[in-house]
Amino acid sequence: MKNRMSELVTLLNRYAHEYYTKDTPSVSDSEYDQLYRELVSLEEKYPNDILPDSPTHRVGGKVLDGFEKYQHQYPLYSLQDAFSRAELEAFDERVRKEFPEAIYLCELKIDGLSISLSYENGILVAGATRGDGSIGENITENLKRVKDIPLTLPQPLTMTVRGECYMPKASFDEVNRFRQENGEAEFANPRNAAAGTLRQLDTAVVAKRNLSTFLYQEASPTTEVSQESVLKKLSKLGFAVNDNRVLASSIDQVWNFIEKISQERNKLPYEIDGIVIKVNSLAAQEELGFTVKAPKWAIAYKFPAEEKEAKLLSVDWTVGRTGVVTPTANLTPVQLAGTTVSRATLHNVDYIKEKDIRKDDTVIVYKAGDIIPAVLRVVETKRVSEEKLAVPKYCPSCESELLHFEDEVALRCINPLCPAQIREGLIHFASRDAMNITGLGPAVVEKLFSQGLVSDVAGIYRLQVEELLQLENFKEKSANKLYNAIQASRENSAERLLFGLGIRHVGSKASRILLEHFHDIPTLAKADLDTIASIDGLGLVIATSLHSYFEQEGTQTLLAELQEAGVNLAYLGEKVAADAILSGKTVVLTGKLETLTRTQAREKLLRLGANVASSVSKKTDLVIAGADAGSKLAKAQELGIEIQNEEWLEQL
Ligand code: 0OX
Repeated sequence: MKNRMSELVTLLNRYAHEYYTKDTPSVSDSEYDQLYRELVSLEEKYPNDILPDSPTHRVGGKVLDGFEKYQHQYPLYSLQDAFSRAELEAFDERVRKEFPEAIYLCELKIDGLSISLSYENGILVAGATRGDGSIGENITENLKRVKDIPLTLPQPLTMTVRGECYMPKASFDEVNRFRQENGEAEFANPRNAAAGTLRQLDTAVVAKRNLSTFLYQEASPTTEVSQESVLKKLSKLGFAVNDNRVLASSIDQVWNFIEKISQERNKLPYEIDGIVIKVNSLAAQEELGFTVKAPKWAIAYKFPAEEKEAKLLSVDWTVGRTGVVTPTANLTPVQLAGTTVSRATLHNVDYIKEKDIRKDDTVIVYKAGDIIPAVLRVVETKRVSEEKLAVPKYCPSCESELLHFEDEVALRCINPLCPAQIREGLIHFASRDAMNITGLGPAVVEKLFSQGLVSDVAGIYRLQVEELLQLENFKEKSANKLYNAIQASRENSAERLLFGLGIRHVGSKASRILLEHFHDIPTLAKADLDTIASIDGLGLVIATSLHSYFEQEGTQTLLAELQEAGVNLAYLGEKVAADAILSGKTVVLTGKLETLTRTQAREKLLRLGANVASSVSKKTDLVIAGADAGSKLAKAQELGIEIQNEEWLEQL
């Protein structure tokens, strides 16, 4: 029976692929149904022999408790955005500096959710969302119900692939029609509908909703030589791959494709929000490398956003955690990209002046990056008053005089005791990407702060349950819950704390890189400027900002108070032993590597305790040089720095 079951699984998977991915079915629906039913009855009789790639996994319900976290083996990067031809030309110039003959592959930018699929010996073993790029959610059961995702590959490959999961326009209309008929809230757009579906705990709902995918990347090491050949390989393996793509050898050609697709965009059966332009050669991609967030070898051209007219009713000025005072426009409500917008950012005081926005003006609003509503410009013909908008002279929170520095576009409150800044700093500290203290959101922070129970981040850890009970709407249960969440956050790995401190320019990725290198905050606090600046992915701006933060008088006291309160100041990620072979050594990688990818080599060096830097200086202890190493190798030779090759690194 095992043989027949395996035969049926192979046949049914092939038919499903022909039907869902290639759109060329070779059997009728009833023939498929008959074979399917035969398989179901055999699986009922022999449940121990159910194959992992059986199509029966795609249907039927399992109700999940929630989703587990999924640690990505290979990080998912975001894309740099371009909104104009000039930005594409700047990108092209950066690429051509290193690769004058570069060829680009232009792909459609599908407006869905990034997904990662892992196969072991040809069998789908895990599917996950992007999350923060390093940790996502394990949504394997849901992705198994997306019909164009192969449960099994034609070869026993172990690989991780990436792509976009989306809801076709027709399915979206159908889902919303059904929801409307049943009095349920409609989804704003196909992207939200796809996101809502993938986060469904009832897998039967996913099976019903008709999600589709386009795969575009092999994240695990590949022997392919170009993005184009990766796509061909993915297609051969049975993945849905978008055929609407072109190779381009200049920005002129890229632009032609953009113009062509802009015209045809509405006729596509799925939504796209731009075009992704990638350097085609994988060797060139490897050499170009990554910034902290995104590959330097790709850029996403975003189509211009939808625009609407609205009337300016008033302007609110709010103080952020760094003291910058930001204007927000209150508007007559308008529908934009699926949501009602009644507030939009005016960015800063210089923007208001530059766009000459006046009282009661009619303005054009749009969603910047399709998310944040912003005022784009004034409709001058509809102006009703010449009166300029009032710009505050004093901080709306602490009433100290606001400054407008020459080199800045923003108004700033520089009072370190400004209540709004402290409050915003506390909100940031407790937020998800920082200390992640559930229950300590803006409203609770506001209460704690205004009642004088907390005045700095260390104060959060001195809070007692009795104090929390004094807060409006806080009962024993909610007070205990918040108290426990605060205590639990003391155990966080220190990159969360570092990010939570809200140091200018130090985001969550930079915080992680810093702690991977320095292992704890006190060591980082002592590091010199050049060492920090030379770390791959950081730079002088971050280094200078950190340096001045640690030099401030209050910083040492604050760190001591946090330590006193039992807050962990050490990095808990992959620990590097203090006696690791390259501990404390600054190493630079250069040239083409043969067996390891750049990332693998970098990770290995980090595991061995090294600081990996991008440029050679007197501080460099070691250079690992691959083939065709150029100026960095020459400089290392000149400075008499130890030079080793890839084989040496592999043997360590
Ligand atoms: C898309 C899309 C997104 C992924 C990481 C580096 C390049 N939404 O269709 N991302 C990428 O590639 C990125 N390609 C795409 N086609």
